[in-house]
Amino acid sequence: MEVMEEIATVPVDPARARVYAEGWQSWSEAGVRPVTDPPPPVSRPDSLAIDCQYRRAAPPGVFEGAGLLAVDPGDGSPVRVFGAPPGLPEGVPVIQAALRDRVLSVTADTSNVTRRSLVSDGIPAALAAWADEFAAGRPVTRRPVPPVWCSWYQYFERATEGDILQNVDAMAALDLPVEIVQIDDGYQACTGDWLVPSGKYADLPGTIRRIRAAGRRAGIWIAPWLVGVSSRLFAEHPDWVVREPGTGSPGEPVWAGNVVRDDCAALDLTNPGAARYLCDVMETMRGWGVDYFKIDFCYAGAYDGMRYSPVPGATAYQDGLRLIRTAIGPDALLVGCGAPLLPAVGFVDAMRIGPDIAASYEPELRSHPTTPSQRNAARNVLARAWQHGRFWVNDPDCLMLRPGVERRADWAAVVRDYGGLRASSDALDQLDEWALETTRDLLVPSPPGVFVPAAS
Ligand code: 9PG
Repeated sequence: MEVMEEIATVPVDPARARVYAEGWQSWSEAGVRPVTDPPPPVSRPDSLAIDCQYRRAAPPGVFEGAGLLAVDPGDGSPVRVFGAPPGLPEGVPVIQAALRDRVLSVTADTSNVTRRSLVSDGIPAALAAWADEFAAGRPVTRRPVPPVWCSWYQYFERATEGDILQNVDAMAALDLPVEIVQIDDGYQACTGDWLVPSGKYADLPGTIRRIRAAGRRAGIWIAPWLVGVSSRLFAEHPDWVVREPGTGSPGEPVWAGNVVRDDCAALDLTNPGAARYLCDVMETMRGWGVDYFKIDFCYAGAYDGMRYSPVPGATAYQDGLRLIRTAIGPDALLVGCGAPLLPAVGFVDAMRIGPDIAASYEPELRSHPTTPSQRNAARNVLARAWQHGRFWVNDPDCLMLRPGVERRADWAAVVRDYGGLRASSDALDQLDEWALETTRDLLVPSPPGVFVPAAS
């Protein structure tokens, strides 16, 4: 990040003005907030590495947008939108806003920021108009995503071949219109060793054959840029990870968080060996019959650091997305997760737009805005609804509707009213009558067209 320079001063009514600051990636906080109530700065080391651009928190009292920030001055004057130019010629600009008396000072780390004054019915409508312009030059596919069943929110990494096949049988018995059965985290021995079995599937290609023989399509989860430090991949190819500059030669691996049960480094896809490895993995899965890929922890592809080719993180990330798309081919569906947003527009069919859903309404860490919970997930689904149909199909995260899930009807309503991608993630034989009916109703292809924000 370069030095911040003031790019605008916006007179505001502090009692009524509101600010939208775009979070860095899928799980990062986003929302419209009163100008007097900026989000508390992130302080946890893992959240800094995972949720924050440049692994750095916004200063206290400051709104920070990753490439996008909008201000409703609250005095009847137009909404002001400050955003990255289409094509992201300088990566994703950091745009900050801080209130000084009755003036909002807007600063950025580049002067190459588009400024728009939009007479609109509130911030979401202005963001929608901005999104149409941003996406215009990008190859957004806008094809619907069919209904999905995902193993994560019932079985987590303990999912077995038996669990998957039991649900494949249940969807037939219960007449649930699932088109894609998506195997999540847990099939692999270690993060990065995607083709080394964990032992939970006697035969992963065989499981995929069984899914397809039952008349469904097969999907898989993968974290293409993560390399567990305990993996065989890291032991054999320590030169394939992004390194910290200025920490000796070679520098320490950039830490991508303690995630997926390991400390993780970031795969350097500018290294031709690493690129070949990942393409082999994805082409192999494609050969098994997988045609839906949920690519996760994608923030690890966008770190600045020492790479085989000395390119900025945002460039490496976009080149990596292009590589992945080429490996899986144009017909496979690609869903981003944990992914920096603006650079991914035009590369993915669908995008997770919030933190993970959970059985509890409140997050375990009460004040932490990105930990799994219905409160955090729903906040982002509402805040980013304008992206649906403009950037991609929004993925609000899965339905969890089984008995015992707090406020399950509220979550079903959020998914019904705002979401795009429809996925279920319950053990289907545990659904009571309400959950079964609601799941059946909601499992439809994602709606075509754009989400039109209501006037506010
Ligand atoms: C699989 C899961 C599911 C889920 C994803 C993602 O910060 N963390 O440690 C962290 C762990 C898991 C996580 C997000 C953050 O969830 O969103 O749907 O696929 O990975 O591991």
